[in-house]
Amino acid sequence: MKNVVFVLGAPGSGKGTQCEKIVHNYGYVHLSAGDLLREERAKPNSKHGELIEDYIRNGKIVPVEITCSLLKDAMEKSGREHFLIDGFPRSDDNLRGWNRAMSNEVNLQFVLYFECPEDVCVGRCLKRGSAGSGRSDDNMESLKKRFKTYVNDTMPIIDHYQSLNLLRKIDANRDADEVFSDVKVVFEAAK
Ligand code: UP5
Ligand code: MG
Repeated sequence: MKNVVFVLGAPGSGKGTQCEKIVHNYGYVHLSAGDLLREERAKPNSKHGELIEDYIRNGKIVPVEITCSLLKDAMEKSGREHFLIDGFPRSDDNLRGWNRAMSNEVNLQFVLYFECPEDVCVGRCLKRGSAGSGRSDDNMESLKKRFKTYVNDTMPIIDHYQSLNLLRKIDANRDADEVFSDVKVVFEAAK
């Protein structure tokens, strides 16, 4: 049975940054749903390229069939057992779609949640945008929409995992190494 840790938190809360560190220390495979969607969008013959670009720029959540099949393919291709799934599930549609397709194949270990104030997160994304991230959603207009979606659609998923006692909440409004020292405590406890 494959093992999965979901990694959630607002746009710019540091999911990708912390996942890199976890991979380094704990040997998980890092799968960012957003990165997989951006890769799919970039393929010359992508069936869903235009749809994905529209959804990402507008901070909307891509239909789960697309995201879930990208995640499933990446898991299979890796040939590995332990996965960090970053930025997913971010809505009720995502959660239902994942459970339909994957709940018999994977064990959810826990959900890592990076808590960080909106103004800090927005500042980080704008800084990344002006440093040339090339992300079409690192601008104020898209960020407003990303946060609206986060509050309306993703927060209920976080609350859901809290109620199942699966949530591991981390204060992400600190230096990345300080954040990681708390992340380590969670992974050590899960060993
Ligand atoms: N940074 C990181 N940690 C820091 C720290 N502690 N102190 C100071 N700076 C810090 O970090 C963001 C920036 O902040 C970086 O420049 C970093 O150096 C700095 P990062 O680690 O990239 O944060 P992360 O939480 O990963 O931010 P990201 O922008 O990737 O979050 P989103 O959740 O918005 O992006 P994602 O790629 O997951 O999704 C993008 C879009 O794809 C969504 O809006 C949606 O349209 C679509 N999507 C779906 O439709 N379905 C999915 O399942 C997933 C995505
Ligand atoms: Mg990310």
